[in-house]
Amino acid sequence: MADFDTVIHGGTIATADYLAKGDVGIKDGRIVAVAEHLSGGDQRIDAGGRIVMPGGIEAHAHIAQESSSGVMTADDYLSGSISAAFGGNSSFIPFAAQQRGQSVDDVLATYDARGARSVIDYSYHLIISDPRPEVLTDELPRAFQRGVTSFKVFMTYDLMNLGDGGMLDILTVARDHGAITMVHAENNDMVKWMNKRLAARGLTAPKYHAISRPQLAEEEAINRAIQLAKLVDAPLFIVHVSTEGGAEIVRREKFNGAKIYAETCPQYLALTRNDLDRPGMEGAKYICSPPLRGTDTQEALWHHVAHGTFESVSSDHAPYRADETGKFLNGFDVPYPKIANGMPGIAMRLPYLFSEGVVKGRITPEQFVALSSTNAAKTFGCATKGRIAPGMDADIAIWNPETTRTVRQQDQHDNMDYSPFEGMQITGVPEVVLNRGAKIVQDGVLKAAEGQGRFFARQPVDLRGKPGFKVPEFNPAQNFGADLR
Ligand code: DUC
Ligand code: ZN
Ligand code: ZN
Repeated sequence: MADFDTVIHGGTIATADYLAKGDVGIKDGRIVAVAEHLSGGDQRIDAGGRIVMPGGIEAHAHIAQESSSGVMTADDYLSGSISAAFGGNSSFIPFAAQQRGQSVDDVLATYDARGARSVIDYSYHLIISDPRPEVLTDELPRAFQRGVTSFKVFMTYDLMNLGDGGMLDILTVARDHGAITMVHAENNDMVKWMNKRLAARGLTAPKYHAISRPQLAEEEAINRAIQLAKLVDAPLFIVHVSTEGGAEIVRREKFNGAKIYAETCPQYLALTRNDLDRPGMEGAKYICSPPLRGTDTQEALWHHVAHGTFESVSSDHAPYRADETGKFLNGFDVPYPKIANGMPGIAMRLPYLFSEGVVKGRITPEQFVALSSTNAAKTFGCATKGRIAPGMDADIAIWNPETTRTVRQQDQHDNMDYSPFEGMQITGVPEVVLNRGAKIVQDGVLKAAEGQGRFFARQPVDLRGKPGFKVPEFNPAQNFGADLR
């Protein structure tokens, strides 16, 4: 029997900590050896001139998900996972969204059926919109038990927003079970108030979407969410940070010891609010929340990407076609609040970050690995993923760092009819992608079969190295002896 099923040889191995020339040996879907030279192997993959790194873990994607207003994403687990694989990902963690009145068990059963089509490994973050008492006491703990150890909540949207008290309740449940709360942080009343003023003046074109969701609305909500998490000493992950002010609050609180994690997304680095002002209803394609900002914000967010404020750069892939099934479900000439919110990007997240980050010298290859895979694995408890080391799943992407291409919608593998990255010149291509040792993409060809991906259970969040934030009122010695945990 051969020592290895596969040896990837002669490449530059990139991890979050180092770069080294060497070989990777794979057996039964796992990495079993990493060494300067490995001989043998039933199959040898020549990685000369290539970078061998952990397959991406896409930690923010909306796949086969109905929005709270009932619009279904264009991608299901088949097309979404194929698109992710071509973008250098070996696994992903899309959202499993609870509708009001629905039990968490029912949500997970629904998404188990949808997820079964995936070509890459998958898990879910829940979205909780209806935290009834039984959800908090029984259903969420059951979900954590089966390895769904994260969920997202909203501070905006009337149908989703939990309010501050609701946030405190659910943060506490997460803390007590080693789960992590993710939050979409925008001040709901600020946005509603802006919407009213804009509507009263007839300012309803797509470009006003950006005006309706001010930077202050995000900054205020990020700050509030963090103070709520600090009150109960719970971990909190801020999704899609789109403002310099928001990133600075995250940075300050994180480095003061609060259990704060965060991400930004390529669209906030690559695009601006001017894209919402394209002719006709073209701007609708660029409606996402929080909205695109200005070029000054792009520079500031790059600075934070390069200096450790963010654990991850995630796509927030929220694919709604520019037709009556998606963006224009409510009609073609409607005010911006009636246009579906989100844009595709699961295939472009890593190529964009590599090209604009590594190739342009803004981040190192090691940072690229951390931001694309290793940190997501640590933050979200993916114990066997995100690293090239013996014992880990052989989830590997082999990148050609020199190939340059122009992004075109017709080359994408999703179910979309546009790409926000259309026309951009991108250097660096994931030529071969493996998931548990099996090639899923090779030189532009899909090698995986429908349903080949497996659900993976995740561990409780690892808070080692996070001192936390004990407020005096929760210290029995300072609050007349009461134990308020
Ligand atoms: N939030 C997301 O994370 N994605 C799409 C829309 C939204 O509000
Ligand atoms: Zn969101
Ligand atoms: Zn999202």
